[in-house]
Amino acid sequence: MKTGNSTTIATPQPVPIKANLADHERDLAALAERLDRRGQIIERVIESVRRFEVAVPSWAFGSGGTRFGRFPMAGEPRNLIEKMEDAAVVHRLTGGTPRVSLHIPWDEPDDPAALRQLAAEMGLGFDAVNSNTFQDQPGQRLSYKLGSFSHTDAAVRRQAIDHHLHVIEVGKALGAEAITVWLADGSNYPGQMSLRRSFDRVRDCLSEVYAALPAGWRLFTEHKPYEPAFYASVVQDWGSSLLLAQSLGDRAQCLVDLGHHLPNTNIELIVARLLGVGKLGGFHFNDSKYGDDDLTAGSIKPYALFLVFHELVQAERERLPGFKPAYMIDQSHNIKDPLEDMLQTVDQLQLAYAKAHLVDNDVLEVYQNSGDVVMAERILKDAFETDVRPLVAEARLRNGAALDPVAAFRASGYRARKVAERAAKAGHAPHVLNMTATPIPRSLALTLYGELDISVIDTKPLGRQPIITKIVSPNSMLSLIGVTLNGISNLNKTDSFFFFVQPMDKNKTVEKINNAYFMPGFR
Ligand code: AOS
Ligand code: ZN
Ligand code: ZN
Repeated sequence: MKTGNSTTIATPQPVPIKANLADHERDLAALAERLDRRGQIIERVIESVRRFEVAVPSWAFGSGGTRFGRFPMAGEPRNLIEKMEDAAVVHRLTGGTPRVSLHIPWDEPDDPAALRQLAAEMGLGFDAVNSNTFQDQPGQRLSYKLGSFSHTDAAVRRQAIDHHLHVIEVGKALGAEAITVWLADGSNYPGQMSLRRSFDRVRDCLSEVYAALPAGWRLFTEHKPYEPAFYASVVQDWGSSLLLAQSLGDRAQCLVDLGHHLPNTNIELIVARLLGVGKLGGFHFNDSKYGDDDLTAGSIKPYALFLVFHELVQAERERLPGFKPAYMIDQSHNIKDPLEDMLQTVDQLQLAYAKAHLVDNDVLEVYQNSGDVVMAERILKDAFETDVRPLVAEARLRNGAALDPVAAFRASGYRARKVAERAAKAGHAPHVLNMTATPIPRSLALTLYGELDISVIDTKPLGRQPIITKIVSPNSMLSLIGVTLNGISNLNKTDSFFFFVQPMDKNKTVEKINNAYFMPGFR
Protein backbone atom coordinates (compact mmCIF):
# COMPACT_ATOMS: atom_id res chain seq x y z
CA MET A 1 0.00 0.00 0.00
CA LYS A 2 1.42 3.45 -0.93
CA THR A 3 1.02 6.35 1.48
CA GLY A 4 2.73 9.59 0.39
CA ASN A 5 6.40 8.85 -0.07
CA SER A 6 6.52 5.81 2.16
CA THR A 7 5.54 2.30 1.24
CA THR A 8 3.97 0.05 3.86
CA ILE A 9 4.28 -3.61 3.16
CA ALA A 10 1.64 -5.73 4.83
CA THR A 11 3.13 -8.39 7.11
CA PRO A 12 2.73 -11.71 5.32
CA GLN A 13 0.21 -13.96 7.02
CA PRO A 14 0.40 -17.74 6.80
CA VAL A 15 -2.33 -19.12 4.58
CA PRO A 16 -4.47 -21.42 6.70
CA ILE A 17 -4.56 -24.98 5.38
CA LYS A 18 -8.07 -26.20 5.03
CA ALA A 19 -9.70 -29.05 3.27
CA ASN A 20 -12.93 -28.13 1.60
CA LEU A 21 -15.19 -30.90 0.35
CA ALA A 22 -16.73 -28.87 -2.48
CA ASP A 23 -13.27 -27.86 -3.79
CA HIS A 24 -12.16 -31.45 -3.49
CA GLU A 25 -15.07 -32.71 -5.56
CA ARG A 26 -14.32 -30.19 -8.29
CA ASP A 27 -10.62 -31.12 -8.31
CA LEU A 28 -11.45 -34.81 -8.40
CA ALA A 29 -13.88 -34.38 -11.32
CA ALA A 30 -11.23 -32.43 -13.24
CA LEU A 31 -8.63 -35.14 -12.64
CA ALA A 32 -11.09 -37.89 -13.58
CA GLU A 33 -11.82 -36.09 -16.82
CA ARG A 34 -8.13 -35.63 -17.55
CA LEU A 35 -7.33 -39.28 -16.89
CA ASP A 36 -10.33 -40.36 -18.93
CA ARG A 37 -8.87 -38.52 -21.92
CA ARG A 38 -5.73 -40.59 -21.42
CA GLY A 39 -7.83 -43.74 -21.35
CA GLN A 40 -7.39 -44.26 -17.62
CA ILE A 41 -10.11 -45.07 -15.13
CA ILE A 42 -9.73 -43.08 -11.94
CA GLU A 43 -11.95 -45.45 -9.96
CA ARG A 44 -9.47 -48.30 -10.32
CA VAL A 45 -6.62 -46.23 -8.98
CA ILE A 46 -8.71 -44.89 -6.10
CA GLU A 47 -9.63 -48.42 -5.07
CA SER A 48 -5.97 -49.51 -5.25
CA VAL A 49 -4.87 -46.61 -3.05
CA ARG A 50 -7.60 -47.53 -0.58
CA ARG A 51 -5.96 -50.93 -0.17
CA PHE A 52 -2.41 -49.57 0.25
CA GLU A 53 -1.05 -50.24 3.73
CA VAL A 54 2.21 -49.35 5.43
CA ALA A 55 3.29 -50.04 9.01
CA VAL A 56 4.45 -47.29 11.35
CA PRO A 57 7.53 -47.77 13.55
CA SER A 58 7.08 -47.74 17.32
CA TRP A 59 10.43 -45.95 17.65
CA ALA A 60 9.46 -42.88 15.64
CA PHE A 61 6.64 -41.32 17.67
CA GLY A 62 8.99 -39.40 19.92
CA SER A 63 11.45 -36.82 18.63
CA GLY A 64 14.54 -38.43 17.19
CA GLY A 65 18.02 -37.05 17.49
CA THR A 66 21.53 -37.20 16.20
CA ARG A 67 24.76 -37.93 18.01
CA PHE A 68 24.95 -34.18 18.65
CA GLY A 69 21.76 -34.03 20.60
CA ARG A 70 18.03 -34.33 20.70
CA PHE A 71 15.40 -31.65 21.01
CA PRO A 72 12.48 -33.25 22.82
CA MET A 73 9.03 -32.03 21.96
CA ALA A 74 6.26 -31.30 24.40
CA GLY A 75 3.52 -33.90 24.24
CA GLU A 76 5.72 -36.79 23.12
CA PRO A 77 4.42 -40.22 24.11
CA ARG A 78 5.96 -41.39 27.38
CA ASN A 79 5.30 -45.08 27.02
CA LEU A 80 4.22 -47.76 24.60
CA ILE A 81 0.50 -47.25 25.20
CA GLU A 82 0.83 -43.58 24.30
CA LYS A 83 2.78 -44.52 21.17
CA MET A 84 -0.08 -46.83 20.24
CA GLU A 85 -2.51 -43.97 20.83
CA ASP A 86 -0.50 -41.84 18.39
CA ALA A 87 -0.30 -44.70 15.89
CA ALA A 88 -4.08 -44.97 16.01
CA VAL A 89 -4.34 -41.28 15.13
CA VAL A 90 -2.10 -41.77 12.07
CA HIS A 91 -4.28 -44.66 10.92
CA ARG A 92 -7.47 -42.76 11.57
CA LEU A 93 -6.31 -39.76 9.53
CA THR A 94 -4.64 -41.63 6.65
CA GLY A 95 -6.64 -44.85 6.58
CA GLY A 96 -3.42 -46.60 5.57
CA THR A 97 -1.45 -47.61 8.67
CA PRO A 98 -3.26 -50.43 10.45
CA ARG A 99 -0.09 -51.99 11.85
CA VAL A 100 2.80 -51.03 14.12
CA SER A 101 6.32 -52.40 13.75
CA LEU A 102 7.63 -52.89 17.26
CA HIS A 103 11.19 -52.51 18.44
CA ILE A 104 12.46 -54.86 21.15
CA PRO A 105 13.59 -53.96 23.78
CA TRP A 106 12.88 -50.22 23.33
CA ASP A 107 9.17 -50.88 23.17
CA GLU A 108 8.90 -54.25 24.78
CA PRO A 109 5.39 -54.74 26.22
CA ASP A 110 5.07 -56.07 29.80
CA ASP A 111 2.13 -58.14 28.69
CA PRO A 112 2.16 -58.76 24.91
CA ALA A 113 -1.24 -60.48 24.88
CA ALA A 114 -2.84 -57.52 26.68
CA LEU A 115 -1.15 -55.11 24.27
CA ARG A 116 -2.46 -57.09 21.34
CA GLN A 117 -5.96 -56.84 22.76
CA LEU A 118 -5.64 -53.11 23.37
CA ALA A 119 -4.23 -52.58 19.89
CA ALA A 120 -7.17 -54.46 18.39
CA GLU A 121 -9.54 -52.14 20.26
CA MET A 122 -7.68 -49.23 18.66
CA GLY A 123 -8.03 -50.84 15.23
CA LEU A 124 -4.34 -51.76 15.11
CA GLY A 125 -2.26 -54.89 14.64
CA PHE A 126 1.48 -55.62 14.42
CA ASP A 127 3.91 -55.92 11.56
CA ALA A 128 7.50 -57.24 11.71
CA VAL A 129 9.17 -57.12 15.12
CA ASN A 130 12.69 -55.65 15.25
CA SER A 131 15.59 -57.01 17.27
CA ASN A 132 18.37 -54.91 18.72
CA THR A 133 21.92 -56.10 19.18
CA PHE A 134 23.35 -52.74 18.13
CA GLN A 135 23.67 -51.48 21.70
CA ASP A 136 24.09 -52.94 25.17
CA GLN A 137 21.05 -52.99 27.40
CA PRO A 138 21.23 -52.25 31.14
CA GLY A 139 22.23 -55.39 33.01
CA GLN A 140 23.28 -57.21 29.85
CA ARG A 141 25.96 -59.83 30.64
CA LEU A 142 28.17 -59.57 27.54
CA SER A 143 28.88 -56.55 25.36
CA TYR A 144 28.15 -56.10 21.64
CA LYS A 145 30.88 -53.51 21.31
CA LEU A 146 32.81 -55.77 18.92
CA GLY A 147 29.81 -57.38 17.30
CA SER A 148 26.87 -59.68 18.04
CA PHE A 149 26.27 -62.47 15.49
CA SER A 150 29.74 -61.87 14.04
CA HIS A 151 31.54 -61.82 17.39
CA THR A 152 34.50 -64.14 17.80
CA ASP A 153 33.23 -65.22 21.24
CA ALA A 154 30.57 -67.94 21.00
CA ALA A 155 29.00 -66.78 24.29
CA VAL A 156 28.24 -63.35 22.80
CA ARG A 157 26.75 -64.98 19.73
CA ARG A 158 24.63 -67.22 21.98
CA GLN A 159 23.34 -64.19 23.85
CA ALA A 160 22.43 -62.48 20.56
CA ILE A 161 20.64 -65.60 19.29
CA ASP A 162 18.68 -65.89 22.55
CA HIS A 163 17.64 -62.26 22.19
CA HIS A 164 16.26 -62.98 18.72
CA LEU A 165 14.39 -66.07 19.98
CA HIS A 166 12.88 -63.88 22.65
CA VAL A 167 11.87 -61.23 20.07
CA ILE A 168 10.11 -63.96 18.08
CA GLU A 169 8.23 -65.05 21.21
CA VAL A 170 7.06 -61.49 21.84
CA GLY A 171 6.09 -61.14 18.19
CA LYS A 172 4.12 -64.39 18.31
CA ALA A 173 2.08 -63.16 21.26
CA LEU A 174 1.40 -59.92 19.38
CA GLY A 175 0.26 -61.65 16.21
CA ALA A 176 3.25 -60.45 14.16
CA GLU A 177 4.43 -62.64 11.31
CA ALA A 178 7.98 -61.53 10.63
CA ILE A 179 11.20 -60.46 12.28
CA THR A 180 13.53 -57.83 10.83
CA VAL A 181 17.20 -58.28 11.59
CA TRP A 182 19.43 -55.28 11.17
CA LEU A 183 22.93 -55.86 12.51
CA ALA A 184 25.37 -53.10 13.32
CA ASP A 185 28.16 -55.68 13.18
CA GLY A 186 31.26 -54.53 11.39
CA SER A 187 34.65 -52.95 11.90
CA ASN A 188 36.07 -49.47 12.05
CA TYR A 189 39.60 -50.32 10.98
CA PRO A 190 41.21 -52.69 8.49
CA GLY A 191 42.43 -55.78 10.29
CA GLN A 192 39.89 -55.44 13.11
CA MET A 193 37.84 -58.44 11.95
CA SER A 194 38.08 -61.17 9.39
CA LEU A 195 35.90 -60.02 6.51
CA ARG A 196 35.13 -63.58 5.46
CA ARG A 197 34.71 -65.32 8.82
CA SER A 198 32.59 -62.56 10.31
CA PHE A 199 30.04 -63.14 7.53
CA ASP A 200 30.09 -66.91 8.07
CA ARG A 201 29.40 -66.44 11.76
CA VAL A 202 26.46 -64.12 11.01
CA ARG A 203 25.02 -66.68 8.59
CA ASP A 204 25.36 -69.49 11.16
CA CYS A 205 23.62 -67.52 13.89
CA LEU A 206 20.86 -66.46 11.53
CA SER A 207 20.30 -70.11 10.59
CA GLU A 208 19.51 -70.86 14.21
CA VAL A 209 17.06 -67.96 14.36
CA TYR A 210 15.56 -69.01 11.04
CA ALA A 211 15.07 -72.56 12.33
CA ALA A 212 13.01 -71.15 15.21
CA LEU A 213 10.60 -69.20 12.99
CA PRO A 214 6.97 -70.06 13.73
CA ALA A 215 4.84 -71.36 10.88
CA GLY A 216 3.92 -68.64 8.42
CA TRP A 217 6.68 -66.32 9.63
CA ARG A 218 9.34 -64.63 7.51
CA LEU A 219 12.78 -63.32 8.41
CA PHE A 220 13.99 -60.10 6.79
CA THR A 221 17.67 -59.23 6.56
CA GLU A 222 18.32 -55.49 6.32
CA HIS A 223 21.55 -54.29 4.74
CA LYS A 224 23.34 -51.00 5.40
CA PRO A 225 26.67 -49.81 3.95
CA TYR A 226 28.09 -48.02 6.97
CA GLU A 227 27.23 -46.58 10.38
CA PRO A 228 27.98 -47.45 13.07
CA ALA A 229 30.73 -49.50 11.41
CA PHE A 230 32.76 -47.06 9.33
CA TYR A 231 35.21 -49.38 7.59
CA ALA A 232 33.31 -52.59 6.85
CA SER A 233 29.77 -53.62 7.76
CA VAL A 234 29.12 -57.34 7.68
CA VAL A 235 25.77 -57.06 5.86
CA GLN A 236 26.71 -53.99 3.88
CA ASP A 237 24.69 -54.29 0.69
CA TRP A 238 21.91 -56.15 -1.06
CA GLY A 239 24.41 -58.71 -2.35
CA SER A 240 25.31 -59.82 1.18
CA SER A 241 21.67 -59.64 2.21
CA LEU A 242 20.65 -61.80 -0.73
CA LEU A 243 23.38 -64.35 0.01
CA LEU A 244 22.06 -64.67 3.54
CA ALA A 245 18.42 -64.91 2.44
CA GLN A 246 19.28 -67.53 -0.16
CA SER A 247 21.32 -69.65 2.19
CA LEU A 248 18.68 -69.53 4.94
CA GLY A 249 15.67 -70.65 2.94
CA ASP A 250 12.40 -69.61 1.29
CA ARG A 251 11.10 -67.70 4.26
CA ALA A 252 14.16 -65.46 4.48
CA GLN A 253 13.95 -62.34 2.34
CA CYS A 254 15.70 -59.00 2.00
CA LEU A 255 14.50 -55.73 3.45
CA VAL A 256 15.37 -52.55 1.60
CA ASP A 257 15.72 -49.45 3.73
CA LEU A 258 15.75 -46.56 1.26
CA GLY A 259 18.42 -44.72 3.28
CA HIS A 260 20.84 -47.65 3.35
CA HIS A 261 22.68 -47.05 0.10
CA LEU A 262 25.70 -45.06 -0.92
CA PRO A 263 24.94 -41.81 -2.78
CA ASN A 264 23.59 -42.24 -6.32
CA THR A 265 22.83 -45.93 -5.91
CA ASN A 266 20.01 -46.97 -8.21
CA ILE A 267 17.61 -48.39 -5.61
CA GLU A 268 14.85 -49.28 -8.05
CA LEU A 269 17.35 -51.52 -9.81
CA ILE A 270 18.06 -53.33 -6.54
CA VAL A 271 14.32 -53.67 -6.01
CA ALA A 272 13.94 -55.14 -9.50
CA ARG A 273 16.76 -57.63 -8.91
CA LEU A 274 15.32 -58.81 -5.60
CA LEU A 275 11.83 -59.04 -7.11
CA GLY A 276 13.24 -61.10 -9.93
CA VAL A 277 14.42 -63.81 -7.54
CA GLY A 278 11.44 -63.64 -5.17
CA LYS A 279 13.57 -62.24 -2.37
CA LEU A 280 12.09 -58.80 -1.80
CA GLY A 281 10.64 -59.07 1.70
CA GLY A 282 9.99 -55.56 2.78
CA PHE A 283 10.81 -51.88 2.96
CA HIS A 284 11.86 -49.28 5.39
CA PHE A 285 10.61 -46.09 3.77
CA ASN A 286 12.35 -42.78 4.38
CA ASP A 287 14.40 -40.35 2.32
CA SER A 288 17.97 -39.16 2.41
CA LYS A 289 20.33 -36.67 0.88
CA TYR A 290 23.65 -38.06 2.06
CA GLY A 291 23.43 -41.15 4.23
CA ASP A 292 20.96 -42.86 6.53
CA ASP A 293 19.26 -39.50 7.14
CA ASP A 294 15.83 -40.97 7.95
CA LEU A 295 14.01 -37.96 6.49
CA THR A 296 10.37 -37.86 5.42
CA ALA A 297 9.77 -40.23 2.48
CA GLY A 298 9.51 -38.29 -0.77
CA SER A 299 10.93 -35.10 0.71
CA ILE A 300 14.26 -35.19 -1.15
CA LYS A 301 13.96 -37.54 -4.13
CA PRO A 302 10.28 -38.02 -4.98
CA TYR A 303 11.04 -39.27 -8.52
CA ALA A 304 13.25 -42.03 -7.11
CA LEU A 305 10.45 -43.01 -4.74
CA PHE A 306 8.03 -43.14 -7.66
CA LEU A 307 10.43 -45.33 -9.66
CA VAL A 308 10.66 -47.76 -6.74
CA PHE A 309 6.86 -47.92 -6.63
CA HIS A 310 6.77 -48.40 -10.38
CA GLU A 311 8.72 -51.65 -9.90
CA LEU A 312 6.46 -52.66 -7.03
CA VAL A 313 3.21 -51.94 -8.83
CA GLN A 314 4.38 -53.85 -11.89
CA ALA A 315 5.12 -56.85 -9.66
CA GLU A 316 1.74 -56.45 -7.98
CA ARG A 317 -0.10 -56.34 -11.30
CA GLU A 318 1.83 -59.27 -12.70
CA ARG A 319 1.15 -61.22 -9.50
CA LEU A 320 4.82 -62.11 -9.28
CA PRO A 321 5.26 -65.36 -7.31
CA GLY A 322 6.18 -64.69 -3.69
CA PHE A 323 5.38 -60.97 -3.95
CA LYS A 324 4.15 -59.99 -0.50
CA PRO A 325 6.21 -56.98 0.57
CA ALA A 326 5.97 -55.72 4.12
CA TYR A 327 5.83 -51.94 3.74
CA MET A 328 7.15 -50.16 6.80
CA ILE A 329 8.34 -46.67 7.67
CA ASP A 330 11.70 -46.13 9.37
CA GLN A 331 12.32 -42.46 10.04
CA SER A 332 13.73 -40.20 12.68
CA HIS A 333 11.68 -37.09 13.28
CA ASN A 334 14.21 -34.66 14.63
CA ILE A 335 12.64 -31.27 14.04
CA LYS A 336 9.09 -31.87 12.86
CA ASP A 337 6.26 -32.99 15.10
CA PRO A 338 6.65 -36.79 14.71
CA LEU A 339 2.92 -37.22 14.12
CA GLU A 340 2.79 -34.60 11.39
CA ASP A 341 5.92 -36.10 9.85
CA MET A 342 4.28 -39.51 9.83
CA LEU A 343 1.12 -38.09 8.23
CA GLN A 344 3.20 -36.39 5.54
CA THR A 345 5.09 -39.64 4.96
CA VAL A 346 2.00 -41.77 4.49
CA ASP A 347 0.57 -39.14 2.15
CA GLN A 348 3.80 -39.19 0.10
CA LEU A 349 3.70 -42.98 -0.10
CA GLN A 350 0.04 -42.97 -1.13
CA LEU A 351 0.86 -40.40 -3.83
CA ALA A 352 3.84 -42.35 -5.19
CA TYR A 353 1.79 -45.55 -5.17
CA ALA A 354 -1.11 -43.84 -6.99
CA LYS A 355 1.21 -42.38 -9.63
CA ALA A 356 2.78 -45.77 -10.24
CA HIS A 357 -0.72 -47.04 -10.97
CA LEU A 358 -1.04 -44.49 -13.76
CA VAL A 359 1.75 -46.11 -15.76
CA ASP A 360 0.39 -48.08 -18.66
CA ASN A 361 2.82 -50.98 -18.57
CA ASP A 362 1.58 -52.51 -21.83
CA VAL A 363 2.21 -49.34 -23.78
CA LEU A 364 5.54 -48.91 -21.99
CA GLU A 365 6.57 -52.35 -23.18
CA VAL A 366 5.67 -51.49 -26.76
CA TYR A 367 7.99 -48.46 -26.60
CA GLN A 368 10.70 -50.50 -24.92
CA ASN A 369 10.49 -53.16 -27.61
CA SER A 370 10.55 -50.65 -30.44
CA GLY A 371 13.47 -48.79 -28.87
CA ASP A 372 11.52 -45.53 -28.51
CA VAL A 373 13.45 -44.11 -25.60
CA VAL A 374 11.69 -40.75 -25.55
CA MET A 375 8.19 -42.16 -25.45
CA ALA A 376 9.13 -44.84 -22.93
CA GLU A 377 10.49 -42.20 -20.58
CA ARG A 378 7.47 -40.02 -21.26
CA ILE A 379 5.11 -42.75 -20.06
CA LEU A 380 6.82 -42.63 -16.69
CA LYS A 381 7.06 -38.85 -16.59
CA ASP A 382 3.39 -38.43 -17.52
CA ALA A 383 2.44 -40.56 -14.56
CA PHE A 384 4.91 -38.94 -12.17
CA GLU A 385 3.94 -35.41 -13.14
CA THR A 386 0.20 -35.97 -12.76
CA ASP A 387 -1.19 -34.23 -9.71
CA VAL A 388 -2.93 -37.16 -8.06
CA ARG A 389 -3.67 -35.42 -4.78
CA PRO A 390 -7.47 -35.34 -5.32
CA LEU A 391 -7.44 -39.06 -6.09
CA VAL A 392 -5.47 -39.91 -2.95
CA ALA A 393 -7.68 -37.61 -0.86
CA GLU A 394 -10.73 -39.38 -2.25
CA ALA A 395 -9.26 -42.79 -1.36
CA ARG A 396 -8.73 -41.57 2.20
CA LEU A 397 -12.22 -40.14 2.37
CA ARG A 398 -13.76 -43.42 1.25
CA ASN A 399 -11.71 -45.18 3.93
CA GLY A 400 -13.27 -42.90 6.53
CA ALA A 401 -10.02 -40.96 6.94
CA ALA A 402 -9.16 -37.31 6.31
CA LEU A 403 -9.06 -35.37 3.06
CA ASP A 404 -5.97 -33.59 4.31
CA PRO A 405 -4.45 -35.48 7.28
CA VAL A 406 -2.12 -32.72 8.47
CA ALA A 407 -4.89 -30.11 8.32
CA ALA A 408 -7.28 -32.41 10.17
CA PHE A 409 -4.60 -33.18 12.76
CA ARG A 410 -3.97 -29.50 13.40
CA ALA A 411 -7.68 -28.75 13.58
CA SER A 412 -8.23 -31.60 16.04
CA GLY A 413 -6.12 -29.99 18.78
CA TYR A 414 -4.75 -33.48 19.54
CA ARG A 415 -1.19 -32.37 20.18
CA ALA A 416 -2.26 -29.53 22.48
CA ARG A 417 -4.30 -31.94 24.56
CA LYS A 418 -1.42 -34.40 24.71
CA VAL A 419 0.96 -31.64 25.74
CA ALA A 420 -1.24 -30.98 28.76
CA GLU A 421 -1.96 -34.61 29.48
CA ARG A 422 1.55 -36.00 28.99
CA ALA A 423 3.24 -33.20 30.89
CA ALA A 424 0.99 -33.85 33.84
CA LYS A 425 1.98 -36.19 36.61
CA ALA A 426 0.19 -39.53 36.54
CA GLY A 427 -3.33 -39.11 37.87
CA HIS A 428 -3.32 -35.34 37.41
CA ALA A 429 -4.11 -35.08 33.73
CA PRO A 430 -6.60 -32.29 33.09
CA HIS A 431 -9.91 -33.16 31.52
CA VAL A 432 -10.71 -31.03 28.52
CA LEU A 433 -14.27 -30.14 27.74
CA ASN A 434 -14.98 -28.94 24.22
CA MET A 435 -18.44 -27.54 23.72
CA THR A 436 -20.06 -26.60 20.48
CA ALA A 437 -23.54 -25.62 19.45
CA THR A 438 -22.88 -25.70 15.74
CA PRO A 439 -21.08 -28.16 13.49
CA ILE A 440 -18.12 -25.89 12.87
CA PRO A 441 -15.15 -27.60 11.15
CA ARG A 442 -12.97 -27.61 14.24
CA SER A 443 -15.63 -29.34 16.35
CA LEU A 444 -16.29 -31.80 13.59
CA ALA A 445 -12.60 -32.56 13.29
CA LEU A 446 -12.37 -33.05 17.04
CA THR A 447 -15.30 -35.40 16.98
CA LEU A 448 -14.08 -37.39 14.02
CA TYR A 449 -10.38 -37.52 14.70
CA GLY A 450 -9.92 -36.70 18.37
CA GLU A 451 -9.93 -39.44 20.97
CA LEU A 452 -13.08 -37.99 22.52
CA ASP A 453 -16.11 -39.16 24.39
CA ILE A 454 -19.10 -37.45 22.91
CA SER A 455 -22.12 -36.26 24.91
CA VAL A 456 -25.07 -34.71 23.23
CA ILE A 457 -27.15 -32.23 25.22
CA ASP A 458 -30.45 -32.07 23.42
CA THR A 459 -32.38 -29.87 25.86
CA LYS A 460 -31.81 -26.21 25.23
CA PRO A 461 -30.88 -24.16 28.28
CA LEU A 462 -33.62 -21.96 29.73
CA GLY A 463 -33.61 -18.43 28.30
CA ARG A 464 -31.15 -19.41 25.59
CA GLN A 465 -30.30 -16.57 23.24
CA PRO A 466 -30.10 -17.27 19.53
CA ILE A 467 -26.59 -18.15 18.34
CA ILE A 468 -25.30 -16.12 15.45
CA THR A 469 -22.67 -17.82 13.33
CA LYS A 470 -20.59 -15.59 11.09
CA ILE A 471 -17.60 -16.15 8.90
CA VAL A 472 -14.96 -13.59 9.76
CA SER A 473 -11.98 -12.86 7.55
CA PRO A 474 -8.58 -13.05 9.26
CA ASN A 475 -8.24 -9.28 8.71
CA SER A 476 -11.27 -8.49 10.85
CA MET A 477 -10.11 -10.70 13.72
CA LEU A 478 -8.39 -7.82 15.48
CA SER A 479 -11.49 -5.62 15.52
CA LEU A 480 -13.55 -8.59 16.71
CA ILE A 481 -11.17 -9.06 19.61
CA GLY A 482 -11.48 -5.31 20.31
CA VAL A 483 -15.26 -5.58 20.50
CA THR A 484 -14.93 -8.58 22.80
CA LEU A 485 -12.48 -6.78 25.04
CA ASN A 486 -14.88 -3.83 25.32
CA GLY A 487 -17.61 -6.20 26.36
CA ILE A 488 -15.31 -7.75 28.89
CA SER A 489 -14.42 -4.43 30.43
CA ASN A 490 -18.12 -3.91 31.20
CA LEU A 491 -18.39 -7.19 33.05
CA ASN A 492 -18.94 -7.44 36.73
CA LYS A 493 -15.28 -7.56 37.82
CA THR A 494 -15.73 -10.13 40.53
CA ASP A 495 -17.84 -12.97 39.27
CA SER A 496 -17.61 -13.02 35.48
CA PHE A 497 -14.68 -14.38 33.50
CA PHE A 498 -13.76 -14.87 29.89
CA PHE A 499 -11.27 -17.55 28.94
CA PHE A 500 -9.57 -17.65 25.56
CA VAL A 501 -8.07 -21.08 25.29
CA GLN A 502 -5.42 -21.76 22.71
CA PRO A 503 -2.76 -24.42 22.16
CA MET A 504 -0.11 -24.18 24.83
CA ASP A 505 3.12 -22.32 24.24
CA LYS A 506 5.20 -23.17 27.26
CA ASN A 507 7.31 -20.02 26.89
CA LYS A 508 4.35 -17.75 27.57
CA THR A 509 2.39 -17.27 30.72
CA VAL A 510 -1.28 -16.57 31.29
CA GLU A 511 -2.03 -12.88 30.75
CA LYS A 512 -4.87 -10.90 32.23
CA ILE A 513 -6.37 -8.00 30.31
CA ASN A 514 -9.44 -6.40 31.86
CA ASN A 515 -11.29 -9.41 33.17
CA ALA A 516 -10.17 -11.80 30.42
CA TYR A 517 -7.56 -14.45 30.89
CA PHE A 518 -5.53 -15.10 27.77
CA MET A 519 -4.14 -18.55 27.88
CA PRO A 520 -0.60 -19.03 26.52
CA GLY A 521 -0.28 -18.82 22.77
CA PHE A 522 -3.36 -16.66 22.27
CA ARG A 523 -1.58 -14.04 20.22
C1 AOS B 1 19.25 -48.77 11.22
O1 AOS B 1 19.89 -47.89 10.62
C2 AOS B 1 18.14 -49.42 10.64
O2 AOS B 1 17.45 -48.60 9.76
C3 AOS B 1 17.22 -50.35 11.44
O3 AOS B 1 16.05 -50.56 10.73
C4 AOS B 1 16.94 -50.05 12.88
O4 AOS B 1 16.61 -51.21 13.54
C5 AOS B 1 15.81 -49.07 13.12
O5 AOS B 1 16.10 -47.85 12.51
C6 AOS B 1 15.55 -48.84 14.59
O6 AOS B 1 16.65 -48.23 15.17
ZN1 ZN C 1 15.74 -49.46 8.73
ZN1 ZN D 1 18.62 -46.96 9.06
